[in-house]
Amino acid sequence: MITLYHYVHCPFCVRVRMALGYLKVPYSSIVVPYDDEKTPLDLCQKKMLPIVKLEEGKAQNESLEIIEKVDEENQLQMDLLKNDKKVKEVTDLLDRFGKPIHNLCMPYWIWTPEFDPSSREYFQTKKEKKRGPFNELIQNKEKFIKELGPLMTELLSDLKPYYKSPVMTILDIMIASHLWGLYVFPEYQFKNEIHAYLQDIKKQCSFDYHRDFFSDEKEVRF
Ligand SMILES: N[C@@H](CCC(=O)N[C@@H](CS)C(=O)NCC(=O)O)C(=O)O
Repeated sequence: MITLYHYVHCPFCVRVRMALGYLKVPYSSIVVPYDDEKTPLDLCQKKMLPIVKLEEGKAQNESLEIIEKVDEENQLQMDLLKNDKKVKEVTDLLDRFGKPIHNLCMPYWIWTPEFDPSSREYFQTKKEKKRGPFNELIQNKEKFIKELGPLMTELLSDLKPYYKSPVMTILDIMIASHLWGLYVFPEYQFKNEIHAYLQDIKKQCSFDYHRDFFSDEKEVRF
């Protein structure tokens, strides 16, 4: 069985969890404390997750490369990622979503059970260098919520019912995993259609965001 080292809040880690669920690839789950630098450095010489340790013992990072490796039958249409125009379009959309989502959610993610006082302080110190004090981010929440409005409208117009496609692909997993963290922000209300889209992806991926917080079972099977 493969082992997934991940952070629960991280959209790139959620991306891999969703894909493993969709592909029904069982995995052993290790949630790494955010201030644990040694584990990712020992595995991949970089403090970055997700990392998968494959059955033959080799460690691999980069969410899309991990998914490409496990999606042997191309069930998620990974070949879409060979189209530079498509990749740019989706990456650009995720970047535009990422800024307001992360500004709204980071101050809340640190109070979920994934974090202890030491990993919370590490995360907050690191992220505040780029984004400014978390309490100011929350004071400006209306601004970030407003920024999400046109992005949600744009996404909605591209759902056919999946992202520019009648069938679900890796692009939907990339989008849904980026948006998922917003469920942790207490005052955000998704448009009904976007909520329904995210719940559909969740179902198809047998995804359970909080599973690792509350389950003693460290092997995830589908
Ligand atoms: N390109 C990478 C990005 C992964 C990434 O940015 N991971 C972040 C968490 S969201 C990370 O590990 N950050 C560690 C740190 O900043 O200390 C992928 O797709 O896997």
